[in-house]
Amino acid sequence: MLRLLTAGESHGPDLVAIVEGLPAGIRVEAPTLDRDLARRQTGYGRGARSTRIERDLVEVTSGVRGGRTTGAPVTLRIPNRDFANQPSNPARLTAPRPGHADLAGRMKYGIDDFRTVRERASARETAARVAAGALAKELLGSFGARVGSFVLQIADVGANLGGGLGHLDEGALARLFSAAEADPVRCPDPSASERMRAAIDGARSGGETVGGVFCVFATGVPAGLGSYVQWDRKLDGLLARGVCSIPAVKGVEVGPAFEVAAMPGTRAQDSIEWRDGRLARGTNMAGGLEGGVTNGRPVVLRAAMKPLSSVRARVPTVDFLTGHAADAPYVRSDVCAVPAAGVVAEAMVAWVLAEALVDRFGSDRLDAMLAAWHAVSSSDLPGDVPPVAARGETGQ
Ligand code: EPS
Repeated sequence: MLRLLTAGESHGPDLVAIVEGLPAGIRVEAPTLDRDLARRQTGYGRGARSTRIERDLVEVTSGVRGGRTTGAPVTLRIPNRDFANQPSNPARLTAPRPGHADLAGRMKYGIDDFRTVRERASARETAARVAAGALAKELLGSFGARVGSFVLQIADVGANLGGGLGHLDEGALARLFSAAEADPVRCPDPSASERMRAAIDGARSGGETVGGVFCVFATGVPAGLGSYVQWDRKLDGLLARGVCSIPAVKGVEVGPAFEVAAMPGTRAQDSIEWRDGRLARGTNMAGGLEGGVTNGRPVVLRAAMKPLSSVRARVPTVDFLTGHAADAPYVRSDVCAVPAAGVVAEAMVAWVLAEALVDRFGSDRLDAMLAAWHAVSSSDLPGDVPPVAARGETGQ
């Protein structure tokens, strides 16, 4: 069983992730993890904290020797540079900000200084998840799986991909990903990217924030991860949970689900075909999952992020000290974090897929996992189905 815990506060000394259950033998190099941490920090629309104060670098303090996991829990530590700038006794915050966890934290934990709530509820915590997700990506990479993301929409500006999500194969997804990696807003459509940046600039000057939509995907995922036999083993549900747990993400879609909802049933399915002696599928409307199980096609999800709740413009609230109306307190914030959220979603998707891999193929050692995978992949991967059985000539 693979487990992940994160700890740490936004302005505390550090963020920590403890990862347990990774097989021994996975290559771990801090610069690989740091690369994803840097990707999470960038993206047009980020604020001063991300771009000028922090420079996230991970320290791997347990569970790795000689550049490989040992099977022991891995501890990942990311220092917060802003810790050094904090006053020793900061003033209490008594007015909750709408949209944040502030009020919920008071109602749940009885905390009356909203600063205490926001310290842990802050999206800063996602740095720890990204470091852990980079470990999960290493495990997936051993199985030939790759995870990526790109931005589809910022505010009301949408990207033109030249076709719907259900028509993107491995090659198209890889091309969109590499175009996004070179773009300031992580959008593969250059003309939309320009308009998205203008929308972010407009929001910044108006004291506003903007949300958007991103796509997160995984290619080369072994078929047969997840299960249809019990509700809590269905991988689409687990992936949606992982992505929806990202701060400000309010909607997750598997494949082009909301488009498919309007289609006739015959067009909504991905045909199963016998092509050149191999099993093949038509479209990918299912987003790589049928019955909550990976089917060998790319796993594709789309997620909606609300505009960030810290806005410079006036937002009404109540001061709990006085009981009077007040403006929500504001210090600084990102104007847009959609590109960063895509990177965090990669970590969550990688994590959930790694959990499913370990669940299916064991977790003590990587070589044994790979051997277990090769043992089944001759009979259950699309394209590798023994032709006789697949043509139904065995009488089974
Ligand atoms: C965040 C508020 C801001 C963001 C932060 C998330 O931090 P601060 O309150 O220090 O200005 O910059 O995000 C990060 C620092 C990060 O690394 O993601 C919040 O309230 O969620």
